[in-house]
Amino acid sequence: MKIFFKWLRIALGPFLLLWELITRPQGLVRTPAQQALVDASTRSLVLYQFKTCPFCMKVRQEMARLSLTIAKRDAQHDEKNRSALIAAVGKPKVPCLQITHDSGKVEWLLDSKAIMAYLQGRFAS
Ligand SMILES: N[C@@H](CCC(=O)N[C@@H](CS)C(=O)NCC(=O)O)C(=O)O
Repeated sequence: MKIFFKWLRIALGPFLLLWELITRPQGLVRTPAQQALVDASTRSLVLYQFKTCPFCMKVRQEMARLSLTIAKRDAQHDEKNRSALIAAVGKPKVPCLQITHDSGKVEWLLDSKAIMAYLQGRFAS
């Protein structure tokens, strides 16, 4: 399975990226004040990702749909990011959302479905 997705990423990467661009959903429209609040909240989030990972793409599309600006870190080619991810969750698995709570506690959320559910729960309404 791991090899399959690696192959998929390499062979279909450019097509997947084009598909992502073409199918990018319309973003949720908020008032400027609401959007500013959302932008302030998403500053505490970071998405660790591979650019051509289909699961990361699903999360990025959801971010676009919810009009979320979330910092993205390449955990595929950037050794520093990759090491940080492995240190936190034990493997270089993506997508992974790093959530820094107001208390300073840092949570790492793995799995595209769990990440999308978290984003929807926090920002969909
Ligand atoms: N069920 C997971 C699958 C994620 C997944 O398989 N990601 C691949 C990249 S496409 C990965 O992290 N591969 C590296 C590894 O497993 O070590 C999800 O929905 O997030």
